[in-house]
Amino acid sequence: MAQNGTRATGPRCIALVGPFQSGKTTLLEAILARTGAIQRQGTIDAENTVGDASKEARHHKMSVELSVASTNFMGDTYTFVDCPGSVEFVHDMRAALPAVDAAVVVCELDEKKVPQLQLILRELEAQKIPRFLFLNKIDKADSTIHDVLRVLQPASRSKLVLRQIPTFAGEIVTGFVDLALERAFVYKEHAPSEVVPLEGDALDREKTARFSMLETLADHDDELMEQLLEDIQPPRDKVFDDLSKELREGLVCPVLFGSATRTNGVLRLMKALRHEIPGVAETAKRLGVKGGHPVAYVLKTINTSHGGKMSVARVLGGKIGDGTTLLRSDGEAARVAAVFKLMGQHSEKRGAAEAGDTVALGKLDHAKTGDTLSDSQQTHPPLAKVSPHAPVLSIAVAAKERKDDVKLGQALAKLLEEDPSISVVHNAEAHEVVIWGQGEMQLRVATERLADRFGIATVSHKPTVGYRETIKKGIVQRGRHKKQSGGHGQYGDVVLDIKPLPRGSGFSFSEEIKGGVVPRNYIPSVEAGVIDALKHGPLGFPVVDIAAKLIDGSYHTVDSSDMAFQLAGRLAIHEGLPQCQPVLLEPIYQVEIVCPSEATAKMNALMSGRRGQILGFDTREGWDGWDMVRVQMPESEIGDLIVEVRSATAGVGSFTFKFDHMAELMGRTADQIVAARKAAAA
Ligand SMILES: Nc1nc2c(ncn2[C@@H]2O[C@H](COP(=O)(O)OP(=O)(O)OP(=O)(O)O)[C@@H](O)[C@H]2O)c(=O)[nH]1
Ligand SMILES: [Mg+2]
Repeated sequence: MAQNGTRATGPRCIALVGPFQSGKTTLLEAILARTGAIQRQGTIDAENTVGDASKEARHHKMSVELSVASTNFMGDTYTFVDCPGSVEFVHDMRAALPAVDAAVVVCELDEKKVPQLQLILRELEAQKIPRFLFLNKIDKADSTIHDVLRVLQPASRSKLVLRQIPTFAGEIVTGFVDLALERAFVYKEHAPSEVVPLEGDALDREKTARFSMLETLADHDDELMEQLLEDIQPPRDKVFDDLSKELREGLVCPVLFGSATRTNGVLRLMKALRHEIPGVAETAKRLGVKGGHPVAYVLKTINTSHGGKMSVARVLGGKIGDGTTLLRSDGEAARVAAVFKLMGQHSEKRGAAEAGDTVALGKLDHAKTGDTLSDSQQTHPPLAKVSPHAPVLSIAVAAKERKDDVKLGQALAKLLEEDPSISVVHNAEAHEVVIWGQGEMQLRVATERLADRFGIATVSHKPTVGYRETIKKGIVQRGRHKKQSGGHGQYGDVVLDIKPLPRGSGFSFSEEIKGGVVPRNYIPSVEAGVIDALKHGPLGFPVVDIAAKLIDGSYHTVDSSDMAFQLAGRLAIHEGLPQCQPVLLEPIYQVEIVCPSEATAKMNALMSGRRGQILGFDTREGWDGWDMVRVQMPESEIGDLIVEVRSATAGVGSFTFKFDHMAELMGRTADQIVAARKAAAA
């Protein structure tokens, strides 16, 4: 066994990450079972895993938020952060990564999932997180297993190093040879693998594979290179030291394999973690933690169903217990109500947390995911800054019952606190609450939580597109409001010179009243009436890019009033605009799509089907094999664009967008929009 001198000690924190459905939650379950933290290994199908314990995760049979569970292994505590694989929930992973000592990237030998793997490795590379690949589902492996490196290497910037090779009975993988230990094992279902003699064909393959592993390590170790050239067997401890050192420095990414459902390869993984990954001291150094005081990083915020807020935090230095006052980087303070140990959805009070521990801190009202907290002596600058990806999909939600309106706002605030990659926009004009997020599943889960956790039934629909209308020619229009009903009458009379303005000008009002034909004090009333009338033009939309000049009118000494002149102003607009060739304006956005280059041609086709206008193609900066496509497209076509972009790119394509301009829209599409608006108003 490698008892090298550099082994870290103390509690470790490890992220389980990887492409969608690669087996992360099942692997967590296998680890917990193998190390004795749980009695029985649950399965995704039986809906009894520790990781996917929330109602939504169980229901969808996928992780929809990160979950945290700890176990003990050979005298140390290991906390695993099981991250969702879906790109829609990637923020949970990104925000948690700064806190971890290392990541286990659970993956499959599937070429189609390589782009997703690449995205995840990019995050780890950027944040300098040491990482193992765990090639899962080895029970389903076929002969392509020999191509592991050919298939997976393109996803990784650092060199992949095979740490194990499979052994077979016919086509089926029955065990493995550990290339560092030079020992052969056969898998036992739900039991530790058994050591068997390393001989015959397996021994020959082992020699070749071990040599390539050492060659890769020697790229960064001259002494090892010399030993290899001179055909000297390096001591086993030196090999382990090198593996560990190069892993920690991000020079290599070792590859282990196994089967989470059968608990195969789990013990070897645990041993590799135990011996090779850094501990909290090194992680604190990586993050730039300033020593002395207690410091913690908040990797997730949870609002439990019984009402309490918990901040899942990694303690990076010092000790944090009940009653410890913690400051955010901006100086805001709150006291820890209690310290909890987490086991998926289950929490249990525990004693003070020390450097290395990953715990939940109760009732820190001020703390947000991504915060760096320190004790009351002095604030600590933020250790990491992880901004959520810009949202790509939205729905409008409303409480089914009006009495729930206030509750809806409060519940949404809680959901946002848990998942900052969701945002809420209030569209005052359309009276809509619009939830923006990363995809259909995330938004669906959000509405499910509103119902299940907060008891708010909602209805949702597509958000209203910000159409406008304008006019193409001007008119001089009189508006005369006159009523003679019994005693006191009403009288207001105006003449407006109405003209179109250039795109983007908005609205302007002016007057050229001579000889007091409209008294000064009524002119603002005319303007107010005009503004009011422009809220709904002849097509049903707000009118923009229009000028109204008050040029003439008349008044009555007794019957004129503010109200009468407001009505006169409105009347002039209502009667005038239909004769000014009203035209619909639709918002056009500038969209930047990023995708693997193979998919660029598909984007082209996708755009022409969505009235998109391609402005240009570029290679994506810093991303080999990726392109960026710049297009202009109408807001209404962006609605579900992400669904198609993802389906054309094995889930990895994405885009950002920003408003560019309003464009005239005529013809059938415009007619349909106007008709729909009229129908909705009726
Ligand atoms: N054959 C086989 N199936 C596996 C193995 N590990 C997981 N699975 C299956 O793969 C599916 C996904 O497993 P999960 O553990 O939910 O995968 P995950 O990576 O946590 O999924 P997300 O969190 O949603 O990305 C389930 O049906 C598992 O039973 C394995 O080693 N072998
Ligand atoms: Mg999962």
